[in-house]
Amino acid sequence: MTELKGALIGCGFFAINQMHAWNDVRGAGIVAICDRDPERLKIVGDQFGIDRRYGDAEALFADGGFDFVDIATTVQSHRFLVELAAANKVPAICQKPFAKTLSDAKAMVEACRNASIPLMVHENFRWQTPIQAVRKALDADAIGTPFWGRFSFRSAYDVFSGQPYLGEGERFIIEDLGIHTLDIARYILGDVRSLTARTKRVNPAIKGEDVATILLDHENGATSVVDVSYATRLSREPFPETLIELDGSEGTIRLTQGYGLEITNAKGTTTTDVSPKLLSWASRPWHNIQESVYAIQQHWVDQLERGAEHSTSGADNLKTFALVEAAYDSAARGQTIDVGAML
Ligand code: NAD
Ligand code: 89Y
Repeated sequence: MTELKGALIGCGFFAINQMHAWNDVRGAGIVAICDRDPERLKIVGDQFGIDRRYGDAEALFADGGFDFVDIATTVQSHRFLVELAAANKVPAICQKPFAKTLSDAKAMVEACRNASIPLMVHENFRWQTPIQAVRKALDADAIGTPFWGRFSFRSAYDVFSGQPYLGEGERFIIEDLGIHTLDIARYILGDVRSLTARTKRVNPAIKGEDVATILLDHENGATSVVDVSYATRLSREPFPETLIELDGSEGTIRLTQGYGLEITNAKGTTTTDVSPKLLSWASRPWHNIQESVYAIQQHWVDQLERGAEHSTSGADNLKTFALVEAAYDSAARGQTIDVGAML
């Protein structure tokens, strides 16, 4: 297979994982990088041996010579960069959060559709090994039809030292982390009809909310709770594990802290270790996320090769992004939000 050539824009904190993962992905490699910060450009260029370096995305596209672009900047630049990729007819991956608003996100999907280019959102949490194991158990009919779920991420891990901007925005945990948890809820229990949310800020040193509790009514009749917190001090820090509880007509699934998958049904209870691999460049506790970065980037290449839609395409991600906006709206107004009406 011909190796696809990629360009990466945004050489910050998280892009290091993406660059390592591109080294491992079969069928693609990064040939050019771009960052408006010369220091970041040098660090990443030197570390990964990339000679083609740009301080400006328009100059990068003007030179061309790549088959896709991987946008790893923070949200402020996503719309501009995705539309630039569309204008140049270059397939694009865009980091989460996809956009600042749902109307921006819709415009970005539309721009790529009009340009006939694939667009995938780097929504990697559903690609984590333990989440995939839950999906497989449901697909194998281990618990019949699920009617209730809980998707929980509670931690006191210091995310602000690596990502200081997370403490500075009006919005924090739903937009940054809850977006993943909401996506997992959709991936496991299906699309959402309506949503009710409550938020809180506990940490006085940050601007946005660091606790959210969200009740989801899924289209198939299931009910779930998504609860996320960065203000929860526990005896064993679970970062970055999403814990899952599912009750079904024929049994239950529990994804427990330490990556245990417990399935109970008429046959009894089985417990399996569904720990992520520690890739050669990964480090604990981030290895769960790091392995999913590799998995989603390999999926990007595999689907391009097949000419097939990506699991977290821009169009798919609109349905996750709508949940983020609905959650803020619900918390602000104290009302249940009709999610279908937003799409
Ligand atoms: P960062 O601030 O460390 O890095 C962003 C980089 O992009 C900076 O070096 C900045 O100079 C550069 N940049 C910004 N706008 C640019 C532009 N228009 N042109 C060129 N360069 C530009 O941020 P980060 O922590 O690496 O986060 C980046 C994105 O990754 C965020 O959207 C964040 O939410 C996401 N993220 C995702 C995960 C995940 O698991 N999917 C984990 C962490 C962060
Ligand atoms: O930015 C966030 C993400 O996407 O995963 C974890 C994180 O780095 C901090 O909440």
